[in-house]
Amino acid sequence: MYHTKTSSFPKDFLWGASTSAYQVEGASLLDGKGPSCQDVKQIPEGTSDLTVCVDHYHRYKEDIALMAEMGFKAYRFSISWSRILPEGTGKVNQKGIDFYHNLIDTCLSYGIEPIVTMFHFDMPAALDDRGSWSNRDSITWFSDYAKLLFETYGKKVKYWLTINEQNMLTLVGPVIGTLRMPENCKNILKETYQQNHHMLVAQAKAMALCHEMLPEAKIGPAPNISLVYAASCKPEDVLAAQNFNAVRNWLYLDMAVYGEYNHQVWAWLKEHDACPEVTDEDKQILKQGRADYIGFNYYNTATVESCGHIELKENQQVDQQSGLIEPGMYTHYRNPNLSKTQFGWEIDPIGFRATIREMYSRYRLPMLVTENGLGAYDTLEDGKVHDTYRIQYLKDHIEQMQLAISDGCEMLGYCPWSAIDLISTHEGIVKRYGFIYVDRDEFDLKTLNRYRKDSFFWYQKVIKTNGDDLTIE
Ligand code: BGP
Repeated sequence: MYHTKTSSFPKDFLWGASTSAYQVEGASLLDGKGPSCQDVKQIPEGTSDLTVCVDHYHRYKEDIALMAEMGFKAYRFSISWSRILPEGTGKVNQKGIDFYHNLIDTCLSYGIEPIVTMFHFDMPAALDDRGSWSNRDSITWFSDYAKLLFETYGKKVKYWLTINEQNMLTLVGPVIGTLRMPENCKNILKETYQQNHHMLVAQAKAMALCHEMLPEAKIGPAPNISLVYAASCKPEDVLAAQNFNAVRNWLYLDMAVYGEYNHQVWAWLKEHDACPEVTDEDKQILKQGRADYIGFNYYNTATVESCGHIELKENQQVDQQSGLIEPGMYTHYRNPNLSKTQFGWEIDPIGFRATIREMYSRYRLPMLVTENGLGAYDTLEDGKVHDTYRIQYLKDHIEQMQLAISDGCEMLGYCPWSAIDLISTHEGIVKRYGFIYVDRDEFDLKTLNRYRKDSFFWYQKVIKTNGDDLTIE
């Protein structure tokens, strides 16, 4: 659809950016924080550990002041479960509670809306030892944690997000450093989707609880949603794209919005004797948990073609955005129409518009972009970082988001990844995403001083003009 006139961004559009606790905070075992699965995982070779990160824990005031200087209307960050409940359940760590009060208060003092992710890839290690999401008790652990968050921060926080990228935890858990398989597990697919089921029920419980305890607040999921294209117009490829769309995207949103399993995914699991056990109580809880909005991370689209019952190669290279294969369902396909980042992720701004349109057609809920951005090698020279490539990426995506708004889609805000440089999920500090550069290397912490990148000033202008001026100087 071509528009002769595009709609403006809504007046109260939430321009901001995102981080997550285990990637930005550091202080990983300080002031009573218990270890999370991220602190005890095997760190990918050649990359930094997570003990200091960019030391947001000690420098959050300076960081939020810089966000305010950019004009942020919102800051999406996550709460570290094991910082406030070191064992995951039971005894509360007051210093952890205070830290997030201070962080939230600092945001509010600048008129920045805190958007809180309750769980971003960092299961308390103590709960990992009790089986993590494979243990049905995880539903209660999570809802008790949610209750504590609502009681503690409910007066100050209006926007809540449940579980970051639950779909990626399920599809590529080992890459992220999560998802525990019990020893001698015979049916890995069934076990994986049982864990996924526990997360879904836990999420629904948290949503229902939020509505009950904080009627004014809004809560939503935060999956990684990428529209899946068919590699060709061969009908078999179209079916493959539908398969992957269902497994990757709609399973999670059908559940968050309608409280129901996606029928295609259910049929596929049944075929593999892998349906999770669902109790009557689960069904009721799932129906009670309703999202008020859809938070979603978008990096690029995926493209697949059909595939028969092929053998999987060992050590197949996969991550959140690339490489997934499911015999009999779909296999990934390199889209020749798209360029790639320095780290091999495809770039598809038009796919962003297509993804938003598709989601709105299916769910009719307002949407908040909780991540989107370019990971690149940045260079600091004379206190400056000329990251025109990042500005271009963000500009292209914002333009497409505006076109999606012009198509009639309802958008609440845009929080790209990331507000400030932080440690990548599995590629260290060198894969930088921030508007703010942090002076440190992979293993040398250097000064940890902050520098405004060129994208900082560009985004400042974008926010000031409410998205009207996206020009690159
Ligand atoms: C998402 C995660 C983030 C972040 C981002 C970039 O999947 O929610 O935590 O890490 O991807 O990924 P990476 O760090 O692998 O480049």
